[in-house]
Amino acid sequence: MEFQADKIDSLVPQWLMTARKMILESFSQKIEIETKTSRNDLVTGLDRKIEQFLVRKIQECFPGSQIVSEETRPTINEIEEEGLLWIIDPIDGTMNFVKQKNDFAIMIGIFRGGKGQRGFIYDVMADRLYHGGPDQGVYCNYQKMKSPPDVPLVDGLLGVGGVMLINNKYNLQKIALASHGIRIYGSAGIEIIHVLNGQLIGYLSHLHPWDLAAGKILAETLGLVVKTIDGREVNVLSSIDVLVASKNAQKDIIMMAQSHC
Ligand code: 2AM
Ligand code: CA
Ligand code: CA
Ligand code: CA
Repeated sequence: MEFQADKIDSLVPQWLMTARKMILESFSQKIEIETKTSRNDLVTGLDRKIEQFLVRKIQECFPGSQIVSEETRPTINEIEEEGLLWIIDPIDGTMNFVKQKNDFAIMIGIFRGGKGQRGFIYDVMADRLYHGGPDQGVYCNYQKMKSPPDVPLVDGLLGVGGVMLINNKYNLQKIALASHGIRIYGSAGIEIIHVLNGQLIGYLSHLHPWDLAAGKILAETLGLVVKTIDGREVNVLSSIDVLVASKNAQKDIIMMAQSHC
Protein backbone atom coordinates (compact mmCIF):
# COMPACT_ATOMS: atom_id res chain seq x y z
CA MET A 1 0.00 0.00 0.00
CA GLU A 2 1.18 3.52 -0.88
CA PHE A 3 1.92 6.21 1.70
CA GLN A 4 -1.06 8.52 1.23
CA ALA A 5 0.33 11.69 2.80
CA ASP A 6 -2.64 14.02 2.24
CA LYS A 7 -5.18 11.50 3.51
CA ILE A 8 -3.06 10.72 6.58
CA ASP A 9 -2.45 14.42 7.32
CA SER A 10 -6.16 15.17 7.18
CA LEU A 11 -7.55 12.10 9.00
CA VAL A 12 -5.10 11.40 11.83
CA PRO A 13 -5.49 14.83 13.53
CA GLN A 14 -9.28 14.33 13.49
CA TRP A 15 -8.89 10.93 15.19
CA LEU A 16 -6.61 12.49 17.80
CA MET A 17 -9.17 15.22 18.57
CA THR A 18 -11.83 12.54 19.08
CA ALA A 19 -9.48 10.60 21.35
CA ARG A 20 -8.88 13.80 23.39
CA LYS A 21 -12.64 14.13 23.93
CA MET A 22 -12.77 10.51 25.20
CA ILE A 23 -9.99 11.30 27.65
CA LEU A 24 -11.56 14.54 28.94
CA GLU A 25 -14.90 12.77 29.40
CA SER A 26 -13.17 9.97 31.32
CA PHE A 27 -12.06 12.43 34.02
CA SER A 28 -15.64 12.58 35.36
CA GLN A 29 -16.03 8.80 35.26
CA LYS A 30 -14.53 5.88 37.16
CA ILE A 31 -11.53 4.57 35.21
CA GLU A 32 -10.64 0.88 35.23
CA ILE A 33 -6.96 0.47 36.23
CA GLU A 34 -4.95 -2.76 36.10
CA THR A 35 -1.29 -3.58 36.65
CA LYS A 36 0.74 -5.36 33.96
CA THR A 37 4.31 -6.50 34.76
CA SER A 38 4.65 -4.63 38.08
CA ARG A 39 2.77 -2.17 40.32
CA ASN A 40 4.43 0.69 38.39
CA ASP A 41 3.29 -0.63 35.01
CA LEU A 42 -0.38 0.27 34.52
CA VAL A 43 -3.01 -0.07 31.86
CA THR A 44 -6.42 1.61 32.00
CA GLY A 45 -9.70 1.20 30.18
CA LEU A 46 -8.83 4.39 28.30
CA ASP A 47 -5.54 2.98 26.94
CA ARG A 48 -7.57 0.10 25.52
CA LYS A 49 -10.48 2.24 24.31
CA ILE A 50 -8.22 4.67 22.42
CA GLU A 51 -6.15 1.87 20.97
CA GLN A 52 -9.27 0.07 19.71
CA PHE A 53 -10.61 3.32 18.25
CA LEU A 54 -7.37 4.09 16.37
CA VAL A 55 -6.95 0.50 15.12
CA ARG A 56 -10.55 0.50 13.83
CA LYS A 57 -10.05 3.83 12.02
CA ILE A 58 -6.79 2.65 10.41
CA GLN A 59 -8.40 -0.61 9.26
CA GLU A 60 -11.43 1.27 7.84
CA CYS A 61 -9.47 4.04 6.08
CA PHE A 62 -6.21 2.26 5.18
CA PRO A 63 -7.11 -1.43 4.69
CA GLY A 64 -4.10 -3.72 4.38
CA SER A 65 -2.03 -1.69 6.86
CA GLN A 66 0.13 -3.53 9.38
CA ILE A 67 -0.42 -2.31 12.94
CA VAL A 68 1.73 -2.66 16.05
CA SER A 69 0.25 -1.23 19.24
CA GLU A 70 1.23 -1.50 22.87
CA GLU A 71 -1.82 -3.04 24.51
CA THR A 72 -3.31 -5.50 22.02
CA ARG A 73 -0.88 -5.93 19.11
CA PRO A 74 2.63 -5.81 20.54
CA THR A 75 3.97 -8.67 18.38
CA ILE A 76 6.59 -7.55 15.93
CA ASN A 77 7.98 -10.79 14.56
CA GLU A 78 5.46 -11.07 11.74
CA ILE A 79 5.94 -7.55 10.42
CA GLU A 80 7.07 -7.28 6.79
CA GLU A 81 9.11 -4.29 5.70
CA GLU A 82 6.98 -3.72 2.61
CA GLY A 83 3.65 -1.98 2.96
CA LEU A 84 2.38 0.55 5.42
CA LEU A 85 3.20 0.01 9.10
CA TRP A 86 1.52 1.95 11.91
CA ILE A 87 3.06 1.87 15.40
CA ILE A 88 0.72 3.17 18.12
CA ASP A 89 1.00 4.15 21.76
CA PRO A 90 -2.57 5.01 22.78
CA ILE A 91 -1.50 6.69 26.04
CA ASP A 92 2.19 7.28 26.61
CA GLY A 93 2.66 8.11 30.27
CA THR A 94 -0.23 6.07 31.68
CA MET A 95 1.04 6.66 35.22
CA ASN A 96 0.91 10.43 34.63
CA PHE A 97 -2.58 10.06 33.15
CA VAL A 98 -3.76 8.21 36.28
CA LYS A 99 -1.93 10.23 38.94
CA GLN A 100 -1.61 13.70 37.43
CA LYS A 101 -4.10 13.98 34.57
CA ASN A 102 -1.29 15.77 32.75
CA ASP A 103 1.91 15.13 30.75
CA PHE A 104 0.82 12.17 28.65
CA ALA A 105 0.66 11.78 24.87
CA ILE A 106 -0.94 9.80 22.08
CA MET A 107 1.68 8.69 19.56
CA ILE A 108 1.53 7.26 16.06
CA GLY A 109 4.51 6.50 13.80
CA ILE A 110 3.94 5.52 10.18
CA PHE A 111 6.55 3.65 8.14
CA ARG A 112 6.70 2.44 4.55
CA GLY A 113 9.41 0.11 3.27
CA GLY A 114 11.11 0.40 6.65
CA LYS A 115 11.42 4.21 6.37
CA GLY A 116 9.74 6.65 8.74
CA GLN A 117 7.15 8.73 6.86
CA ARG A 118 4.99 10.45 9.48
CA GLY A 119 5.19 10.93 13.21
CA PHE A 120 2.36 12.26 15.40
CA ILE A 121 2.89 13.10 19.07
CA TYR A 122 -0.16 14.69 20.65
CA ASP A 123 0.32 16.36 24.03
CA VAL A 124 -3.29 15.84 25.01
CA MET A 125 -3.73 18.24 27.94
CA ALA A 126 -1.78 21.07 26.25
CA ASP A 127 -3.74 20.33 23.04
CA ARG A 128 -0.47 20.52 21.08
CA LEU A 129 0.04 18.28 18.08
CA TYR A 130 3.58 17.68 16.84
CA HIS A 131 3.56 16.06 13.45
CA GLY A 132 5.63 15.75 10.32
CA GLY A 133 8.11 13.72 8.34
CA PRO A 134 11.09 13.93 6.00
CA ASP A 135 9.03 15.24 3.04
CA GLN A 136 7.53 18.20 4.89
CA GLY A 137 9.43 19.06 8.11
CA VAL A 138 7.94 19.15 11.62
CA TYR A 139 4.99 21.24 12.79
CA CYS A 140 3.63 22.17 16.20
CA ASN A 141 -0.07 22.90 15.80
CA TYR A 142 0.65 23.51 12.10
CA GLN A 143 3.45 26.06 12.75
CA LYS A 144 6.69 24.89 11.16
CA MET A 145 9.40 24.16 13.73
CA LYS A 146 13.07 25.04 13.34
CA SER A 147 15.81 22.60 14.29
CA PRO A 148 16.84 23.19 17.91
CA PRO A 149 20.30 24.70 18.58
CA ASP A 150 23.16 22.18 18.77
CA VAL A 151 23.88 22.65 22.49
CA PRO A 152 26.53 20.55 24.32
CA LEU A 153 25.80 18.53 27.46
CA VAL A 154 27.23 21.12 29.87
CA ASP A 155 24.83 23.81 28.64
CA GLY A 156 21.56 21.92 28.61
CA LEU A 157 18.96 19.95 30.57
CA LEU A 158 18.93 16.18 30.03
CA GLY A 159 15.81 14.00 30.22
CA VAL A 160 16.36 10.48 31.54
CA GLY A 161 14.42 7.34 32.38
CA GLY A 162 14.09 7.20 36.17
CA VAL A 163 15.06 3.54 36.55
CA MET A 164 18.16 3.98 34.42
CA LEU A 165 19.29 6.89 36.58
CA ILE A 166 18.68 5.01 39.85
CA ASN A 167 20.69 2.04 38.53
CA ASN A 168 23.46 4.37 37.27
CA LYS A 169 23.49 2.50 33.97
CA TYR A 170 26.09 3.96 31.54
CA ASN A 171 27.52 6.13 34.32
CA LEU A 172 24.32 8.13 34.06
CA GLN A 173 24.63 9.83 37.43
CA LYS A 174 27.97 11.34 36.37
CA ILE A 175 26.53 12.31 32.98
CA ALA A 176 23.58 13.94 34.75
CA LEU A 177 25.93 15.90 37.03
CA ALA A 178 27.90 17.09 34.00
CA SER A 179 24.74 18.51 32.42
CA HIS A 180 23.05 21.73 33.52
CA GLY A 181 20.39 19.59 35.19
CA ILE A 182 18.20 16.55 34.70
CA ARG A 183 14.46 16.18 34.20
CA ILE A 184 12.22 13.10 34.50
CA TYR A 185 8.76 13.67 32.99
CA GLY A 186 7.52 10.05 32.96
CA SER A 187 6.39 10.07 29.33
CA ALA A 188 8.76 9.31 26.47
CA GLY A 189 6.55 11.35 24.14
CA ILE A 190 6.60 14.45 26.35
CA GLU A 191 10.37 14.12 26.83
CA ILE A 192 10.94 13.84 23.07
CA ILE A 193 8.72 16.90 22.48
CA HIS A 194 11.04 18.83 24.83
CA VAL A 195 14.06 17.66 22.79
CA LEU A 196 12.34 18.73 19.54
CA ASN A 197 11.75 22.24 20.83
CA GLY A 198 15.18 22.58 22.45
CA GLN A 199 14.00 22.60 26.09
CA LEU A 200 16.03 19.41 26.65
CA ILE A 201 19.34 18.69 24.90
CA GLY A 202 18.63 14.97 25.02
CA TYR A 203 16.59 12.09 26.38
CA LEU A 204 18.00 8.70 27.34
CA SER A 205 15.78 5.76 28.27
CA HIS A 206 14.86 2.14 27.60
CA LEU A 207 12.17 2.32 24.93
CA HIS A 208 9.79 -0.05 23.18
CA PRO A 209 8.76 0.41 19.52
CA TRP A 210 5.58 2.36 20.47
CA ASP A 211 7.56 4.67 22.80
CA LEU A 212 9.97 5.65 20.03
CA ALA A 213 8.34 5.29 16.58
CA ALA A 214 6.76 8.74 16.22
CA GLY A 215 9.52 10.57 18.07
CA LYS A 216 12.29 9.00 15.97
CA ILE A 217 10.70 10.25 12.76
CA LEU A 218 10.19 13.78 14.12
CA ALA A 219 13.62 14.02 15.80
CA GLU A 220 15.52 12.79 12.73
CA THR A 221 13.57 15.16 10.51
CA LEU A 222 14.81 18.05 12.69
CA GLY A 223 18.44 16.83 12.43
CA LEU A 224 18.62 15.34 15.92
CA VAL A 225 20.48 12.10 16.60
CA VAL A 226 18.53 8.94 17.49
CA LYS A 227 21.06 6.22 18.34
CA THR A 228 22.00 3.58 20.86
CA ILE A 229 24.34 4.68 23.64
CA ASP A 230 27.30 3.30 21.66
CA GLY A 231 26.29 5.23 18.55
CA ARG A 232 24.59 2.47 16.55
CA GLU A 233 21.48 2.91 14.41
CA VAL A 234 18.24 1.99 16.16
CA ASN A 235 15.82 -0.51 14.67
CA VAL A 236 12.43 0.89 15.63
CA LEU A 237 11.00 -2.62 16.01
CA SER A 238 13.37 -3.45 18.87
CA SER A 239 13.10 -2.65 22.59
CA ILE A 240 16.37 -0.95 23.40
CA ASP A 241 18.16 1.85 25.30
CA VAL A 242 17.93 4.92 23.07
CA LEU A 243 19.44 8.40 23.14
CA VAL A 244 17.60 11.20 21.32
CA ALA A 245 19.84 14.26 21.41
CA SER A 246 21.51 17.21 19.75
CA LYS A 247 24.68 16.19 17.87
CA ASN A 248 26.98 17.90 20.39
CA ALA A 249 25.23 16.46 23.45
CA GLN A 250 25.25 12.99 21.89
CA LYS A 251 29.05 13.16 21.40
CA ASP A 252 29.56 14.23 25.03
CA ILE A 253 27.21 11.58 26.42
CA ILE A 254 28.71 8.74 24.36
CA MET A 255 32.20 9.69 25.52
CA MET A 256 31.21 9.72 29.20
CA ALA A 257 29.20 6.48 28.91
CA GLN A 258 32.13 4.67 27.27
CA SER A 259 34.68 5.90 29.80
CA HIS A 260 32.63 3.91 32.34
CA CYS A 261 33.12 0.52 30.58
P1 2AM B 1 3.75 3.97 28.88
O1 2AM B 1 3.13 4.90 29.85
O2 2AM B 1 3.14 4.00 27.53
O3 2AM B 1 3.92 2.56 29.38
C1 2AM B 1 7.86 6.30 31.77
O4 2AM B 1 9.14 6.51 32.25
C2 2AM B 1 7.94 6.12 30.27
O5 2AM B 1 8.45 4.82 30.00
C3 2AM B 1 6.61 6.20 29.58
O6 2AM B 1 6.81 6.69 28.28
C4 2AM B 1 6.16 4.75 29.60
O7 2AM B 1 5.23 4.49 28.56
C5 2AM B 1 7.44 4.05 29.32
N1 2AM B 1 7.48 2.67 29.77
C6 2AM B 1 7.85 1.66 28.97
N2 2AM B 1 7.83 0.50 29.64
C7 2AM B 1 7.42 0.76 30.88
C8 2AM B 1 7.19 -0.04 32.04
N3 2AM B 1 7.39 -1.37 32.04
N4 2AM B 1 6.74 0.57 33.14
C9 2AM B 1 6.54 1.89 33.14
N5 2AM B 1 6.78 2.71 32.09
C10 2AM B 1 7.20 2.15 30.97
CA1 CA C 1 2.47 0.86 29.26
CA1 CA D 1 4.85 4.43 26.04
CA1 CA E 1 1.21 3.37 26.57
